[in-house]
Amino acid sequence: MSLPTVAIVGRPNVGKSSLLNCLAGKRIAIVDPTAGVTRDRVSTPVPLAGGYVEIVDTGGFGIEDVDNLTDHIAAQINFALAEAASS
Ligand SMILES: Nc1nc2c(ncn2[C@@H]2O[C@H](COP(=O)(O)OP(=O)(O)OP(=O)(O)O)[C@@H](O)[C@H]2O)c(=O)[nH]1
Ligand SMILES: [Mg+2]
Repeated sequence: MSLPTVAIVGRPNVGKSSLLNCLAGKRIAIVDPTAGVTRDRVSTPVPLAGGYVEIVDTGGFGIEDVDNLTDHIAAQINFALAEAASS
């Protein structure tokens, strides 16, 4: 059985990856002052209320990717949202 999933979704460069790392207590996701650094989903289990939840970091919502990955990033965001909604 998969863990309950929480997706971190938001505009580019607002601190989504920083939030994931903070909740995880270690550097899992890349944090950078440049918008558009996260492209793929990154997830990790995080202890919460005596159990675990899977926290998912995603790319920036609405980013125009310089390497033509805009559609890929949007698909990854939608995948994470679907995972969270069905968990
Ligand atoms: N002042 C301030 N800066 C922050 C905070 N959280 C993150 N930052 C900075 O904001 C910048 C972007 O942080 P990220 O965590 O990479 O943001 P992101 O939303 O994952 O960015 P993308 O993946 O590019 O969409 C970095 O320079 C962080 O150090 C915060 O709470 N306060
Ligand atoms: Mg990021």
